[in-house]
Amino acid sequence: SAFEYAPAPESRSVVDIAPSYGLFIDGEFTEAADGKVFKTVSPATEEVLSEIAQAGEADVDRAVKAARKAFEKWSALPGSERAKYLFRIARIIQERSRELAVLETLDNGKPIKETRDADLPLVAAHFFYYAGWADKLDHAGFGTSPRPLGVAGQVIPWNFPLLMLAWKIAPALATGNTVVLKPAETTPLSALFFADICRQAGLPRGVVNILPGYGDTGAALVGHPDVNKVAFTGSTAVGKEIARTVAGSRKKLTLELGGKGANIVFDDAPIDQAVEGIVNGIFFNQGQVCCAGSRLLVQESIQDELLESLKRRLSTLRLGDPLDKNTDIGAINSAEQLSRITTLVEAGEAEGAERWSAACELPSSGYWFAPTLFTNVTQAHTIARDEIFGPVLSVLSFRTPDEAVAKANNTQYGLSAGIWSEKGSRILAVANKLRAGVVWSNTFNKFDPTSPFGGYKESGFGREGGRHGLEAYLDV
Ligand code: TXE
Repeated sequence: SAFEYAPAPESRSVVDIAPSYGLFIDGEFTEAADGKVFKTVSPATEEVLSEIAQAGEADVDRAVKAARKAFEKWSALPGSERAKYLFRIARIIQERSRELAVLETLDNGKPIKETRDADLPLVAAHFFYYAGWADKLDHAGFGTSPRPLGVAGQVIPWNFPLLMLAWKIAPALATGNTVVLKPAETTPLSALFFADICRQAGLPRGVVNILPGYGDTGAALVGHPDVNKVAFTGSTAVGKEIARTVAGSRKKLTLELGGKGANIVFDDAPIDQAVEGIVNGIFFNQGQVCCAGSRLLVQESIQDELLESLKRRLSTLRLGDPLDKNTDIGAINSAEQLSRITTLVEAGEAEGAERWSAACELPSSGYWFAPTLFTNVTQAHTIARDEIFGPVLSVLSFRTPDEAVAKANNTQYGLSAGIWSEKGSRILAVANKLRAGVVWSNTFNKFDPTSPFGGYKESGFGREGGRHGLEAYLDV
């Protein structure tokens, strides 16, 4: 069927994007010391959205100094006072969530349905949740008067720009730390918008600093001697590099890295519900999700029936303009990410797996990839081992629960898994054997600020979210 790409200007106009943005240091927007800038583009159209100041080493140093100075007063405030700022930020996020949702969709390429119904409500929920902890730290089970660490250097990726910011900034501020955060180079806009929200909330200068830039900016930040805590979400390769940088210093470190989650479907699972869960597991955010259910493990006896329903369902997904409220599959975040996905899909074909892609016409500009699944996949295949971080599902089968567990655990990663079955006893037995930080049952990609999130093995260490998320920012 013909696919028409028609942008929806009425949604675009919800938010004002300035032609250029500065770094946010010590409560002010400012140019980079060396005057460098870079452009951020809409992945759906390749239109330049804005020109962004690019932080260098001198700017990192200035921001860390501002955060250090602010730390003295911020950490001395009673928790109840810090909570007021966090509640205020949470409320402003709610009030401005339409603007933020459109902005995030423009800069990231994900469907507005997702930013509106998932990203933004979760972002506000994280600030509300950690605001609630700020005056209760003495009662959090960490001993009397746990102390904040100091300046937190935080580096985040582009797949959930604002949500990753919330995961990092809300617990840091609640516990009395101050922050220098580097957003990803392809998605700086919502973090800069958040800087404006900090000003609107009257947050004291220097408590939050935002430094857009590339990997070298991130490296300068995590290597800065006056940073006390490093929090990183991104690729396993960069996570390892950061661990080496931080080794030998007294910095506390948490890493949230890649994944290769198994979604295990037993023969007693309600098929229609499982199909929806599989789709949500790997096509939510175009599969650019660290905890995506990128490996489907299906019990052999229902494999044919399940795959048939799954393909039927995938053929109904609407790919296109991310600002269209009916869009299910948006754009891939960048040309680089699209090329990584394409390379891995080619490896899948070359190694003999069988490819099936939903028939949909791709828009002529922007970065797109049709929902795709592979059958005839073995555990040795690259597409069964490497994180693809795109809308690509690798299907494997199993006969017994033990085989399912062995296959699910046969990965360098350990972030997420899903189990589909009507039998509670089976779900518990299997869940207890899975080496993954989160196991969902009869659902997938469900998030909540009260639940700690994080990985086993090469998916990283430390937990974000919940009470455990506080611990990463405290000397207990
Ligand atoms: O990640 P990078 P990329 C995985 C996913 C994806 C792959 C590559 O498989 O295909 O990583 O994505 C900053 N010191 N994930 O290249 O490079 C960078 O500027 C300090 C999984 O985008 O790790 C950005 O802000 N910082 C993942 C952030 O690190 C550095 C999310 C992430 O970029 C740096 C993203 C350095 N040396 C990708 N180099 C997840 N866990 O959710 C880069 N950065």
